[in-house]
Amino acid sequence: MKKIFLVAIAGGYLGAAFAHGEGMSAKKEVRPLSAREFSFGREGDAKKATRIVSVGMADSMRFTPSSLTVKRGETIKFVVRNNGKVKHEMVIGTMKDLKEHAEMMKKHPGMEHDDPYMAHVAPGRTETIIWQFTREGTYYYGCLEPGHFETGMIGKVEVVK
Ligand SMILES: [Cu+2]
Repeated sequence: MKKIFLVAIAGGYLGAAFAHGEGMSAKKEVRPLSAREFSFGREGDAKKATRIVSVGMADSMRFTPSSLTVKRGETIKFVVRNNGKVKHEMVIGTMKDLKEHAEMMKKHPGMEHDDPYMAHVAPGRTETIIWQFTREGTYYYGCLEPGHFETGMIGKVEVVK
């Protein structure tokens, strides 16, 4: 029931924002969408993605692109590719979230969690994050592998009206 409710809300919201006339498909999800709402948004429904953003990760500790602008309410499908030889990750959040998370990773290296706002990407691999940015503001994506964030492996998302 929860899932149906969420999809209905997201559909209505996007519909209002973009006058998007897509019908709802009854395709089965692998797992239900997380209902958790964060200041930087919530897990998006792949079927509602309005844009695909390819993000490259490099051992020079950079994301490409390193910034993007998103409309409030937009659901983005991030296709995240690791072009390097070491593991990288993309974690979306506020600057505060990312700093706290980076500190935690230093204390507990090797700790892995799996939340909808992050992707761990092995060298040469591609992962995806589907994310809906529900509030205006400035948010970030960082690689929290020890040392990477500190070296500048960070990108910025401006969510605008
Ligand atoms: Cu990295």
